[in-house]
Amino acid sequence: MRTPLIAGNWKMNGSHALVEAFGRAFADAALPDSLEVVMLPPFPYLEAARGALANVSVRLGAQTLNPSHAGAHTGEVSGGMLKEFGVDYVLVGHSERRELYRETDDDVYDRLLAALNAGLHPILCVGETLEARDAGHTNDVVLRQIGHALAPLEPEQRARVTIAYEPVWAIGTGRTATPEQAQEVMAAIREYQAGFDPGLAQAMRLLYGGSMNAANAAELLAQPDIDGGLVGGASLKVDDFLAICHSAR
Ligand code: G2H
Repeated sequence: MRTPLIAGNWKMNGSHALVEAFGRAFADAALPDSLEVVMLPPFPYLEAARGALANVSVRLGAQTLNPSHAGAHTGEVSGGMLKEFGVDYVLVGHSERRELYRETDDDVYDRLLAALNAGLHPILCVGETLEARDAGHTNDVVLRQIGHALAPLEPEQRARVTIAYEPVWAIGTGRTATPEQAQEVMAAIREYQAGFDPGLAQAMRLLYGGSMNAANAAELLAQPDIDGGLVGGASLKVDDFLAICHSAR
């Protein structure tokens, strides 16, 4: 049985006031014990989030990390620093990082390994562009991204990775994959994993991301291979995000 996970990726958005609003809302929300919730605000709000979420069972996540342990990397943050601060989860390979900051599959692997070495739980983001989908290459792209990141890892390391399937054409566009489209790719990911380790394939959590909102979450989360969501825009709205969390019961 996989524990559902709903993660709110604020991207470069938010404010102290929003962190406080979420803290109050979570305190009253009575989220089910069977659900894991993670908030991923920008770095400057992590401290406020740690305080606001101290008495609720919501974990902290970060949106990226540098692959190095320490050193002359102005502006960067290491996995060890995040772990020491109290962060549990970190995104790697988000399509915005791949596209805007030119992170390659090798870069994604380096960050994934750094996160694991720091004792963090990485959420590995993968997804195809619209061109790739239209050309019928969705599974090739997604499985290549996953294989590149996971194949070199030890089984114990792989077991700590959550995968988020986020079709690039659905990110921030308001255009969501249909539950059937998302389920088809999730099933392919699990089948691919089963080729290496059937036990891990069954245990591994697969999140859907890409314009998930309060209206479409229940249907997506009802799919047999979708174990949760990586939510962007809707994670900035308290009521919507809580509604998504409750959809994951
Ligand atoms: C995909 C998602 C969160 P949104 O990037 O990672 O964002 O829900 O705004 O599409």
